[in-house]
Amino acid sequence: MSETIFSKIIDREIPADIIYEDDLCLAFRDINAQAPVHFLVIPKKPIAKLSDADEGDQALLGHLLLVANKTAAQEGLEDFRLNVNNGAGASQTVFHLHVHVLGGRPFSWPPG
Ligand code: DGP
Repeated sequence: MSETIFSKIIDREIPADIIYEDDLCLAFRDINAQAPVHFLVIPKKPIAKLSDADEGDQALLGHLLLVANKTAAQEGLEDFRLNVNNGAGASQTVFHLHVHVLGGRPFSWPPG
């Protein structure tokens, strides 16, 4: 996978407001927040998009959700929304897998 802005954040080549880190993943605030709280949980492993993950990534994908949960609680969120854009047609713009975590306002359904 080619280098992305997110791999540069992992490598500390560009700054980000990092709110959680462990051996497998990183969570940092989205630069273009769509809610009062909006952060991204990304694996350190360079997976371009969710559909590129395979069986070997099962534990890692579960870990991302648990970190989203834990970090949302850390941010004081009780209700929150997770979003994964998979592919350009689904509005993915950065091709390093990421889970959006949004909270702090009401969310309607269906999404746009
Ligand atoms: P997506 O459309 O799902 O690929 O979302 C990519 C998100 O990444 C978008 O909401 C804006 C955010 N983003 C892009 N560049 C940067 C950056 O340099 N720093 C941070 N913190 N977020 C970024």
